[in-house]
Amino acid sequence: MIHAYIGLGSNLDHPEQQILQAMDELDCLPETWLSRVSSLYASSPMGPQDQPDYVNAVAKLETRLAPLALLDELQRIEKDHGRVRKQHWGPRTLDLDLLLYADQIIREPRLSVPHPGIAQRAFVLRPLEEIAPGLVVPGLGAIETLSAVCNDQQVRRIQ
Ligand code: A4P
Ligand code: MG
Repeated sequence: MIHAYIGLGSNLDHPEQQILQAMDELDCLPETWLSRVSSLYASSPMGPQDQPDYVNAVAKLETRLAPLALLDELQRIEKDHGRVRKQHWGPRTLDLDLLLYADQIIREPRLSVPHPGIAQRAFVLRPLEEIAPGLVVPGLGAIETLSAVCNDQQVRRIQ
């Protein structure tokens, strides 16, 4: 089994419900078990400001799916949640990012792991730190150090 971390985000159509339902769906993926989930966190949007605040969380999976097969499943779940891709960094019912896949570094056209931008985003680092204290992000360093650098970003734990 491989452990993988998934970043969940939503800012449309009852974001908290979108995230909680997506966690159940992750648990139902083939050859995959949901082993930990973070609290939910609220933050103002990174990128275009004319959109609602986001709810974010991180889930830890144990899986036998290969990285691209897992990405396919994440994109299918996004689609099932009515995700429409319009504006880059624009509002979305559900965003599922493959943050980490074991300790692998992957650079393929469809898939970059660790997820690009992970080190700049408190809304990813805070929930990741909650469920994986002491984690080392491949190529980037300790989660606590990365999270401290983003201290100026407001992220509020809501649940
Ligand atoms: N892709 C490559 N690597 C990965 C990976 N590790 N995980 C490719 C998932 N996808 C990966 O993604 C575009 C392409 O990235 C996919 O087709 C996949 O093959 P997308 O989700 O369709 O595009 P996007 O979401 O519009 O762009 P991007 O850069 O992924 O946006 P982000 O980074 O997801 O940011 N503010 C707050 N507070 N909280 C948020 O969650 N999210 C965004 C979107 C903007 N502002 C936010 C938040
Ligand atoms: Mg995305």
